[in-house]
Amino acid sequence: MKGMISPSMMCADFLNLEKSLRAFEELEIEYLHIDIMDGSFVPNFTLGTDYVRKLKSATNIPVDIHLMIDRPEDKLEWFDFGRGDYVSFHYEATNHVHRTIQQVKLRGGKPMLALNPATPLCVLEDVIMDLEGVLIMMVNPGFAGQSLIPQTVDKVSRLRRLYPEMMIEVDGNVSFENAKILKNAGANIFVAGSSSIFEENGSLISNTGKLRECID
Ligand code: S6P
Ligand code: MG
Repeated sequence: MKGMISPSMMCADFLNLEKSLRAFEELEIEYLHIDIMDGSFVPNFTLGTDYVRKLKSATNIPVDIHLMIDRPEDKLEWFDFGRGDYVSFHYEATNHVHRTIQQVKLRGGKPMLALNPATPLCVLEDVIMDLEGVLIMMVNPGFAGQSLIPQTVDKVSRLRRLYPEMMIEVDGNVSFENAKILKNAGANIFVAGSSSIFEENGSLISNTGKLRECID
């Protein structure tokens, strides 16, 4: 399967969002990764409900909402998502993983469970059949521009061996070089941030082309 790209919208130029969206449409970008941070689950705030609503009304590219918020089950209804959109929430942020999965599905969304670098794969065992994907954090959630934590690469390989058909998204320092390694490890969706498509030395168009070569 060809790798898919999900640009991290917190890394996009906020003052030229429209231009970026039109470029992503031209480039046939598969998803838009929207990081939602609540200042509690992670030590940062980003984006929010109005941002998701606006983005969804401005493009037909499906969204990939990454909720880095405590108790996502209480806040899901605040967010605009529907059929074809991924919604990921963190295993570490809720006592009600299964209930949250059900709530995402009721709205037509595709639930993904996100795992922090220190969370073992065994927590997936009894929910994997209800998930549409697993998001593996390659860095600790909260900030763009961090370095990949080495043991997370092996985690992706082990996850792929355990579940050959599962959609695997990788997030954090997915540089051109790391994208190749992660593709070989079995990843399908690549969150592209400051270390790849928003890299300042190239344009959005040339960086996307370069990333595609690494994951095809
Ligand atoms: C991090 C967040 C990520 C970042 C992305 C940025 O908490 O979930 O989605 O936005 O990792 O990419 P990069 O290449 O700067 O790490
Ligand atoms: Mg993210």
